Amino acid sequence: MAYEPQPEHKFTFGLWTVGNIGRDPFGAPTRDPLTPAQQVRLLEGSGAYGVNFHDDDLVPVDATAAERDAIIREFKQALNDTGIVVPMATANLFGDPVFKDGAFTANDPKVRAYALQKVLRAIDLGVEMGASVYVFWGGREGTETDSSKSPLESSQRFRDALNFLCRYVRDQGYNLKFALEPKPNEPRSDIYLPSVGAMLGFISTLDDPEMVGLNPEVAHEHMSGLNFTHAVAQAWDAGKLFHIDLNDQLFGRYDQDFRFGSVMLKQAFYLVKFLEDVGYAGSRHFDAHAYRTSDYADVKEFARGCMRTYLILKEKAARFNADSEIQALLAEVKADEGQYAYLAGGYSREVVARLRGETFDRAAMNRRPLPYERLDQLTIELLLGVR
Ligand code: GLT
Ligand code: MN
Ligand code: MN
Repeated sequence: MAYEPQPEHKFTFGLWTVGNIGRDPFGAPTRDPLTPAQQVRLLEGSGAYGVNFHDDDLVPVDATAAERDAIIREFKQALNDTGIVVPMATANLFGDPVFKDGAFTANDPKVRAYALQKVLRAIDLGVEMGASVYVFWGGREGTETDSSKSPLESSQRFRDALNFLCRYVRDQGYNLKFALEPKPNEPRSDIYLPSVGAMLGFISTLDDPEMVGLNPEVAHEHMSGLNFTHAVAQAWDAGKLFHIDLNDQLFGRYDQDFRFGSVMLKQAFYLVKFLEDVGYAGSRHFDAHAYRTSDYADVKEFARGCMRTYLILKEKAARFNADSEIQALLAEVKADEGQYAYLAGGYSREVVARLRGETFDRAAMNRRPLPYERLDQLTIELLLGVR
């Protein structure tokens, strides 16, 4: 059947996404909680490839050793029965009141030490379950008032923590990479390192930048009104697209985490096209949740919808690439007679001398057509299914 998700498509969901109980800042949960094993089974037969989790999603922080073992046994059984795998893990460093001032950037050194210890354990747990990517989303790493912390000191604290943890992973011989996930605000008024570009700059200051990349999320760049595909391209260009959080979000709002492709379809199209064109091979992780109005039957529809929309857009991207009119237009606007090929070799004094000698007819240059209206309308018609 067309658009039928398969494990080879690498679609994954967080336990916290399909298991989301529909709580919001103004209202109590609308769905009963499921166990981790039930969350896995909810995806059974959906074509999903994997599930990801926070330490506390799987094992409650106060669980006894016996409780932990029972939960893990049941979870592994569900993975075995369904063929679903665990490609990514992370730690919850935001929910517990102890992290109200941040984890790695908290002012209290005891909180920073506890955060490190919690992450060491979460890394061990993730690796035990088979994860090869470990995500850091620092939801509480920020401020309401900049009287409270120096941004420079916070950067240093965050850097120290990541350097420590990179060494730990190397020392253990784990096959694990770190992926940092930026977000501009919420739950803090301002979260440090708010965008993909900021994170990329920060990574280059780490002791072991090779081990650390990005986990960009659609909603988080959209909250700032940024072009997500451009951000993803920058991460890809830097060799840093280690993971991706797919969902949807109107610009400038709270973190909506909507079903992938549900509101900004055109942006979702360019994103899928980019990922498919470059051959991104990692997880397509849906970090989204169903409407608070949904029951679990509708949560299944939500999960299926995320994957189907991705596959439909993937087909649209292939059509775009095969559409002779669109491709002819692109060829026309990019046409190059090779007159300036000498610039491709980069800088030299000879090239400078030659370039200085060129004359440019700016009026003629401006007359060269750029029929982007036509190109965009063709794209729209393709997306609307009439070509
Ligand atoms: C939280 C957040 C997400 C992060 C998750 C990983 S948890 O739901 O809103 O964007 O990816 O910690
Ligand atoms: Mn989000
Ligand atoms: Mn996310």
